[in-house]
Amino acid sequence: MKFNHVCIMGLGYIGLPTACMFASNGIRVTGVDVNEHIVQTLNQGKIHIQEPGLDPLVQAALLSGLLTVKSYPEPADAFIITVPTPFYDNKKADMRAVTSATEMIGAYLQVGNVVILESTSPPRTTVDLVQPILERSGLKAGKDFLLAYSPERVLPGQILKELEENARVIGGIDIASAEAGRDLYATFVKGEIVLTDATTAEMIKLMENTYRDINIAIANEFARIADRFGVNVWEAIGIANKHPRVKIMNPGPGVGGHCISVDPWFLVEAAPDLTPLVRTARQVNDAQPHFVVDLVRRAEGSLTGKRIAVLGLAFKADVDDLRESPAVEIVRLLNQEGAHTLAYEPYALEANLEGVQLATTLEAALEGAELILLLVRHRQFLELTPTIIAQRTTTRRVIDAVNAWSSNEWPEAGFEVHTLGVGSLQPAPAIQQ
Ligand code: SAJ
Repeated sequence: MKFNHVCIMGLGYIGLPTACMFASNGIRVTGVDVNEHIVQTLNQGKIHIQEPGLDPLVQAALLSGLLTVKSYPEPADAFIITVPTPFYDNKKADMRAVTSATEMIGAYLQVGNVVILESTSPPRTTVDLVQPILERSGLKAGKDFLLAYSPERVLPGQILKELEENARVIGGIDIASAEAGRDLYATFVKGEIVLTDATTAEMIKLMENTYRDINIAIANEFARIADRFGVNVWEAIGIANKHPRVKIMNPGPGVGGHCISVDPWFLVEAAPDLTPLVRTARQVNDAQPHFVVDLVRRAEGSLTGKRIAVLGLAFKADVDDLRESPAVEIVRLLNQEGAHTLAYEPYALEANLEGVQLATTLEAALEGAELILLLVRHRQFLELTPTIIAQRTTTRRVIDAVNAWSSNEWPEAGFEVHTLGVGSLQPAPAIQQ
């Protein structure tokens, strides 16, 4: 199938890079977002997210005229839905954005169109939610239009590279739909394109992120056990991973972002009776911020009035994304205990987070601090040396939740560094899940 015009619903971390990929391959793209601010920002040639290499690509796509940004769709050959699927407080999937994007497409749907859902969704969303909405147009899926699910699988921080290079799964409601999806993504995907059915593709995506969540949960449990028994978990993992069939992941302050900390719940919601392990892993990772706060308490005693410089708020290294970030939760928990935190997040200096006080420079965060709490392995923090830190603060106390400042130069320069998962303090008490 040939495509001249693609309409992309949702211009976030996935939709915007995907739009640029099509545009830079000569395809006309209408990018649609319901957020007026995003539409205006893009139309001014600026971008609202940070992703390496994306800025010039967006500029070029807009300048070439191949990418236009609007708040409503227009008739096109293909429609791609890349809107968020967060969860409600009760951990049930919030499908409102998918529903409304699909309804918008329904009004423009024409015979011969292809519609692809990319948003991570519970099993059967494509056939049970998206298809019936589109068919309200009077057109029939599989007969008048084609419909497929194709999960995005890119890693924030290297989205552009992974969009091209990763294997792409396309799950059609029928074979023709899967093949049409393949023709569409073959525009820019250089990795393997694997065809399957829609529900399998939905499940693949959820399985991938759940697998990762469970593996991080076991690493976090190992860190807690190591802490209790006076073992250095980082050393232990390094040695265990020399076994040819063992690949333990890294413990840390918890699991954040809009993917891994969310997607496993979609499986739990879909089949609560079949997913005790998935649920438990989620609870383990969600409890990890409490473990970090406990580490701070054991190192420092009372936290009341304690001035803590928090380095990093993003959900992981070298991204500006603060969604579901365990670092943000840790700050809130510390504040609840009476600590005075001042957080420095170099990738989101202007962030506006309720109850979180931000410093706009490293110096401001460190000045007057009694404790430094390192929560994210940003490259910029890895490059900090004891000399740099010592020039900016009198405190020599550090809690490192990401094993970034473990070299001997820190104690040699007079710093007392407690690293998560290194049993150097009073044993960890029982954790409340
Ligand atoms: N984390 C650890 N220990 C580790 C690895 C990660 O604690 O060893 C933490 C991170 O700090 C972060 C969280 O887990 O808080 C998630 O980070 P991540 O890098 O594992 O994943 P995401 O959420 O950025 O992206 C994932 C990816 N999925 C997989 O690797 C299976 C990505 O390919 C997906 O496209 C993305 O989810 C998504 O959109 O679903």
